[in-house]
Amino acid sequence: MDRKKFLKAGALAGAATLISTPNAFAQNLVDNDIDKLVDANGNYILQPLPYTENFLEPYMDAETMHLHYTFHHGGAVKGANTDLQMIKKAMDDNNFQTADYWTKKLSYHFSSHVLHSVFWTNLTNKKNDPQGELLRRIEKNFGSYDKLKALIAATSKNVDGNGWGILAYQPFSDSLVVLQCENHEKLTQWGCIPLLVIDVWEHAYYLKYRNKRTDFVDAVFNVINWDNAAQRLNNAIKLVK
Ligand code: MN3
Repeated sequence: MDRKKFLKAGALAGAATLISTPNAFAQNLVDNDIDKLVDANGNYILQPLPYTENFLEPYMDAETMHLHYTFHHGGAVKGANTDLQMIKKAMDDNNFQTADYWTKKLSYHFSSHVLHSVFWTNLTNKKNDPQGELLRRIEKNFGSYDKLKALIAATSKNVDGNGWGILAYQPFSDSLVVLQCENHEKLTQWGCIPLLVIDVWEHAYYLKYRNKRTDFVDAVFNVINWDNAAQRLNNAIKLVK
């Protein structure tokens, strides 16, 4: 099967799986269109969580989920809209004195919006493992699934300050890469499309895990939705071809 036919078949199989599945999470992912981050006017919008706030208990507690989604992700969306308005104002006023400040803030806030949106859909209470094309590429680029897990875990646990561990598709090298992101926007490689992200900001774990970021990262591996990462990989490959 050539590449195009393979991708088409994969997309059709994926659609059929989502339509016929009794898995409410997968159905919600389609219905809520969670990766729709902007409205028709280009303003940023916060999609509903694809599950209830206690869905990932005991690994992620409902109170943390509530605060994290509502105020941290929600706050980033509000911030990004403010940044956008301020850049527009600078353009309208033809006064660019503070435009670089708002451009920088937009990079921070919008990157937060993107990563949080990916993060929620990367999680599920039904444990699964990588399969198909995702597994094939993991084995090609990292040796094995276990090696990849060890690399993402170490990368996430060791972020300096607040940030993320990220598995991404790098279209320029047609490969999977692991990134260690600081804040929301630093230490990326241009072009990378995030497939799986682990939030290691203190707000993601401090209520339940206190200072034990390592325990939190280990716990996250119980709730990773690799099917979602696989779906994202298929979309990413299609996007850049
Ligand atoms: Mn966060």
